[in-house]
Amino acid sequence: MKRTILFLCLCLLLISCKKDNITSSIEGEELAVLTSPPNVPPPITRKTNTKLVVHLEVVEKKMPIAEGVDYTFWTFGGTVPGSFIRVKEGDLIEFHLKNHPDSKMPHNIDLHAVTGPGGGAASSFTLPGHESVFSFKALNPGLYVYHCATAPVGMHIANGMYGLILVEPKEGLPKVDKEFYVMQGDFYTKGKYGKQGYQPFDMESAIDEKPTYVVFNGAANKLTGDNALKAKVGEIIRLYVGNGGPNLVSSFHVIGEIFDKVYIEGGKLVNENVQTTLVPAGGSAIVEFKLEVPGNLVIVDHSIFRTFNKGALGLIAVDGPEAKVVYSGKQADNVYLPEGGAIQKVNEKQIVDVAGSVEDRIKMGSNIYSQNCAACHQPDGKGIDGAFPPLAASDWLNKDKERTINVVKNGLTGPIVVNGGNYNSVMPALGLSDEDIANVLTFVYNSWGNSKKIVTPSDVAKVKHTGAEVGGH
Ligand code: HEC
Ligand SMILES: [Cu+2]
Repeated sequence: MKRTILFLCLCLLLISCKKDNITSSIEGEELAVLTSPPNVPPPITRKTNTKLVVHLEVVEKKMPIAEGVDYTFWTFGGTVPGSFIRVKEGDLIEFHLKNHPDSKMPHNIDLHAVTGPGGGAASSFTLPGHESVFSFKALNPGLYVYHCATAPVGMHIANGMYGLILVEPKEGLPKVDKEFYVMQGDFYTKGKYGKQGYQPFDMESAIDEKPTYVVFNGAANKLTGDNALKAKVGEIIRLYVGNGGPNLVSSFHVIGEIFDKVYIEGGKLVNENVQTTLVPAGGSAIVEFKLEVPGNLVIVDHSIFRTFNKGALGLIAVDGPEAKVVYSGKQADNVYLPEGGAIQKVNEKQIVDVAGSVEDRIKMGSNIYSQNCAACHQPDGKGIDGAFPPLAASDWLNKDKERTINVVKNGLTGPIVVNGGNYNSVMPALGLSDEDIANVLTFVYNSWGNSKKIVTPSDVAKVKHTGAEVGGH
């Protein structure tokens, strides 16, 4: 008997926290400040719970999904992912979902932070030119996905109808220097990756789970160039990471960093020293790390073809002083000659090639090209419209040898125009030796109607290594 009572007491204690949030008193009323990605509303400083009024508008609009490729997105708040919503555990949320009069479809919202049927879906079903209102109590702290749940659900999500809502724990989250909002999604178009012009949704590849694009924040390589996330050495940054799906699970990774902390699946449990964290479709994670060295950190889905061939790539540009103790940069590039017959022979041959003729250089460069460049610039050097610029008869390449060497040595981000086509993406520094760069560029310059320049290792040596390389691992 005594035991049963003890057990009951324990249960009561356990549910009392949640119960607190059910009965917590609500003081006053506030209008929620929503932000567009990659921005996050500021931490909530008020000590009490309030009635928080959220206004979110559904807008269907055409936007680029890649350079030169348009897609009709369905959005919460005009962006993909939708506006970031930040509330406090115990708050009463009065949710206003508006559907713009120009919309062609009805929409609704299912917030994973809602305790109630459909996460609000049925109560928020809204025709174009209408507004629905419903309320819910934020009982459980955590980072939650919201999404449209109007039939066909998969199609609404595939068109970009998802975002994040953070229910801050009562005591708040630890203070950090910067917070960002990054959300992955997979997209399905009629045309192949990079196919120019307007591309409609393709239901068949969505059902087959074969996306054309996998992206962060709504477009291929969106968080690069001017849109790279910016931070400084010494800062602690927090990423609110979501995955809208509709289909893929993300192996979320930042090249060149280790997550000091991961709030697993957006919940309370913290794991430390994590390299890659899984973010399920319709799920989230909060990751935090301190920035120790300058350079470009690369946000990827480590299912890596998605990164280099489908657009799942973003950058965190870290500014500040070098910390050679933490990371030295390349300290040496020595010839490596293992002992033993066969291997020795191969290396002897290569050493002959190193000092050999232009013909040798072109031949060796051709191999380097197929191993290091062809995946992006294509075996015929013609590139892929809107994604990877052509090297064949490239006006950009032929104009300036030094500038070209710099690209291969240090990588390139930001907008460039090649043969009249616009590109705004990322070319990673591949960590090739000066000799290899000389060979591959001599091959490129002597192929496909280019200007037949010769690049020597000493030409390459003259171009400074900036060390701010993209890539690695
Ligand atoms: C992961 C894909 C990728 C790989 C691998 C890659 N590049 Fe690039 N490259 C790009 C992208 C993307 C750009 C355009 C960058 C921008 O717009 O900011 C580019 C631009 C260039 C340019 C300048 C623009 C032009 O078309 O003339 C040259 C030259 C170039 N790359 C050469 C190479 C060579 C040589 C290699 C192999 C050693 C290589 N790239 C490997 C993606 C790649
Ligand atoms: Cu919808």
